[in-house]
Amino acid sequence: MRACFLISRYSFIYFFISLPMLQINDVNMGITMIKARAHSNIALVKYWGKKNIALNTPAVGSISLCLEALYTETGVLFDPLLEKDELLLNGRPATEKERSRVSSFLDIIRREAGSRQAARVESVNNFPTAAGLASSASAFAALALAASRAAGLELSGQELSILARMGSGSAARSLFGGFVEMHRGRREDGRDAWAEPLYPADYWPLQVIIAITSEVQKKTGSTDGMELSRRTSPYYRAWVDSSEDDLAAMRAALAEKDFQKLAEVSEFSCLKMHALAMASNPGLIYWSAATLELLHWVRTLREQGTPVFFTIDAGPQLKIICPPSYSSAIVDQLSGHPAVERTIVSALGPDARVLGA
Ligand code: 2P0
Repeated sequence: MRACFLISRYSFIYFFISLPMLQINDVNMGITMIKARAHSNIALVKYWGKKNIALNTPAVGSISLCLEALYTETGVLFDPLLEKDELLLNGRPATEKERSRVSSFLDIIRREAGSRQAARVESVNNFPTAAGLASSASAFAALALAASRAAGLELSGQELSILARMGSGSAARSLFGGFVEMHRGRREDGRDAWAEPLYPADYWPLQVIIAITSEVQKKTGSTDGMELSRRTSPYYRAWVDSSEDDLAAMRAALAEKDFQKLAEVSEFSCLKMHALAMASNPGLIYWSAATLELLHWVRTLREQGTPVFFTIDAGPQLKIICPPSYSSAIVDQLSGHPAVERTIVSALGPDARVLGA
């Protein structure tokens, strides 16, 4: 079957793609709210930089862990009586900026389903958005799944991942549980920039401890930060050129379940991403003094023999990874640490799924 697929977040550009699993089924539209749950993720090999802004294709591949404890549940109902899309976020009407981002994303699905119906979207995070924890990953993955189903589309995991990517790059990874790899792809049209599961959550049970150091919103979001780095950081080319080596090293660490290697590659990718961001002009400094203090604290713990490492995203929180048997002792120590406001502990999570299906 040949179907029309809108590939831009901002402009109406179409391409023809063969989607054998796609079915258009208008009977689903306007009857029941379809709900989906997708979990958040953190990258061990980081995504920073876009190849094509309109298609939202990443300049580098990435490898992530799915977080069981953090998820978004989103319900979508296409309603012929609605004049425009409505969005409730955590029980409150969304801002016009948020509504319009979701509306542009729904346009992709409407185009695919051959529909013009507006939708009611209700999205709830089970974690505090103000903590600066990435919510766009789980939000756009849940929205891609719920909205495509509500529109009567049956997309494969790969097709859903491409769709979610157009909402947010990290969302492409949140369709899958366990350990996930996002491919940067080679094609100009972005049709090979999708994520796939590497190993399920039970392959290597690890725990993630999120040390919240500050709940202040960051000044520069990832989307703008990435573009600033691409345009101004003298390290950008080296970052892109060295990314395949990091991905290969991470795949090897996972295949061998080599914790020391996992720690080294993850910290290397994290620090390299932050060096790239700091060398942008003006420099992007996502860390606080507490972030730096905790980073040294984790390294000291590892030097003393605890299998543990850190990673940091575009904000001041430290994500600490360890085997489950070490988790409660680390949390106990962190709880008394003056740099830590509170902690969230998570095991590795499952695939995104439609609820009640
Ligand atoms: C990551 N981050 O790999 C990296 C590390 C933040 C730091 O993916 O512009 O919100 O929507 O594609 O997905 C955050 O970037 O950016 C992110 P867009 P997104 O997890």
